[in-house]
Amino acid sequence: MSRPAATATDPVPVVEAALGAVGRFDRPDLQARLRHTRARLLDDRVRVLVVGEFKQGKSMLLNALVGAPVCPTFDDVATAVPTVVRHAETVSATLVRLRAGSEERVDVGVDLLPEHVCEQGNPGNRAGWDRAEVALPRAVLAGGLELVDTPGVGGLHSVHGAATMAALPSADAVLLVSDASQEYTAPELEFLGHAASVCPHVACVLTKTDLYPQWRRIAELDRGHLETAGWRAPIFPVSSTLRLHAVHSHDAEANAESGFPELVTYLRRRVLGQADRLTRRGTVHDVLAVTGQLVGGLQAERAAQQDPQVAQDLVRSLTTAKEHAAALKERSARWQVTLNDGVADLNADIDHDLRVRLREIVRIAEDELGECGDPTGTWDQFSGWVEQEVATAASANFLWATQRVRDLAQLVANHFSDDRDQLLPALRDTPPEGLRSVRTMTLQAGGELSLGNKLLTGLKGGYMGMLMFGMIGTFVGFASLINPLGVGAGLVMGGKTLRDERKRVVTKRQGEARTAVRRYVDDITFQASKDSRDRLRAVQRDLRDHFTEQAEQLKRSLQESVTAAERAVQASRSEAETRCKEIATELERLDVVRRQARGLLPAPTTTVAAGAAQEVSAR
Ligand SMILES: Nc1nc2c(ncn2[C@@H]2O[C@H](COP(=O)(O)OP(=O)(O)OP(=O)(O)O)[C@@H](O)[C@H]2O)c(=O)[nH]1
Ligand SMILES: [Mg+2]
Repeated sequence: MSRPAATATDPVPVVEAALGAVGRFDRPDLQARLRHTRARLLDDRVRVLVVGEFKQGKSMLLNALVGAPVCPTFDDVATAVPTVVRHAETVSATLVRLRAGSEERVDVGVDLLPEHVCEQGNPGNRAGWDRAEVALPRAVLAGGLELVDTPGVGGLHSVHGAATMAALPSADAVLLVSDASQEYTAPELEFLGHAASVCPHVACVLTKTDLYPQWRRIAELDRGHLETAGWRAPIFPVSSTLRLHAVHSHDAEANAESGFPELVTYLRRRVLGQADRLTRRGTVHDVLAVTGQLVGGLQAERAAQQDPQVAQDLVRSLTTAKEHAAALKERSARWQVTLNDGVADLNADIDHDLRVRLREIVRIAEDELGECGDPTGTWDQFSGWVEQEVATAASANFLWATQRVRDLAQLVANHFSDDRDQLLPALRDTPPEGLRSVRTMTLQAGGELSLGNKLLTGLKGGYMGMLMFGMIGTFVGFASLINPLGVGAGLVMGGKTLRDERKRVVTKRQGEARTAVRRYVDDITFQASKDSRDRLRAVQRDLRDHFTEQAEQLKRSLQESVTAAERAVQASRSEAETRCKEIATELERLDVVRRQARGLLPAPTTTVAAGAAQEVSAR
């Protein structure tokens, strides 16, 4: 990992050194834990979601950040598929489709990407790509920064917006892009609220400052909105056009004026910097925990070798500690009870939250249907609204569930150990497939009142009218009037029957529309509840495995210490002396590694002066 961090030491060699030191002991479990720490370090990515309403300049912002036209941007070109841009030595572009847990990857030329990721080439993402991945050699991306351009189609309060919302928990940072033409809209503020609840970093980018001279006033108004809501998100006014010009003409002054240096500094120091600090703290914790168990065993053994009198006491206290560690693995351990009860409560709460949200949508939809008359003409609009509201509700439920799951994990971790620096296993926060794809609501065919149908219905009523009045005429003896009266009555009846029939069909269609809404909502409720139960089960399993493994490691370390202390009692004087020397050497080795690990901790945080870095080129 080569992040620009507060301390220059790379954590990977430190973990390698720890692996070397631990390799001298017969402890494959502790080695596996350190190998896991190393794998996490090597695969560490910091994901920044670039989100915002339609046409605010998201794709262009990303291009300006990396100084290359990776995401297509024109007035009439809209992004349809999220594009992930990351660092690599060679340029490449790949399209990715997820199906039933497996990934289909297709390499394409970078110049052909617009055909697949834009509405124009791939309307409504008909091809079903989940994302495009672009890799390119850019300094700004080195250190694991991943920028994700998201579709703005239909705005934040849309089905696409809901999918972006569901992706928030997997992001390390969010850049909300809004142009300087106007202050924040209600959907933008609502989205910011969601982002602030689950993302460690949220920043606002005010684009097109070159186009809107009043951008300072808009920035002030936006700042007011943020203050009112109580969110401490910084605002970066930028001009992507100016930045791209500066990059191509190596114009430092234009670059400074574009506002990008402040944004780049923020991404590097705050976003990457904090991710780096957290990873370092976790690494230090892992190395110290693993080596600490070996040090504890060696020290106990040395004490027993030096003074056999203390050995019995030592064996007793180590045995008690070992029993405590073994008890941690039992289902009755307090952390296990908290975890199991917590998951059961969460299942019920999350399901209830989803049902309440969706019930409200059904209520509004049914009121609307009752008032709108025949729903056939407005079906597309109506079903679009229902789909959007349902998708937003399901995503909001997912975000809320994510927050609750994180709180529960912390609660369990606190039970297990007081050490707040310990790394929890990666909790599953990628949205399930149901939240990534748009499901459409369909109305069952039938009840269509076509022209042929109308004529037939009218004729039927007219014929009945003629027949009825014709018969009355016969009875009362107005034989000569029978025909004209019968015909007139037939026309009136025909019209009335047509009206009745129309009313009947409209009522029938309203009923069908209601059924369609309920069926759709039931379908989503079923799927979302199942997804959330599966996810909780997986989280429960991950957390249980994680802590059980740690308890097992601790138990084994204590068992080894007991055995070593018992062995020490039986050792001869010369054997004890030799063993003490060996122990001193091992302790010294472990101490070196432990000192190196402590050196990874960042220096006390320094205030980042905005605009300190004057990066001119994105290359
Ligand atoms: N003058 C000026 N125009 C900009 C700037 N940023 C974006 N634009 C223009 O705004 C339009 C929309 O930009 P995009 O980057 O495609 O916007 P988007 O948010 O990605 O759009 P969607 O993906 O369709 O939601 C394009 O015509 C850009 O040229 C800027 O900083 N200055
Ligand atoms: Mg775009």
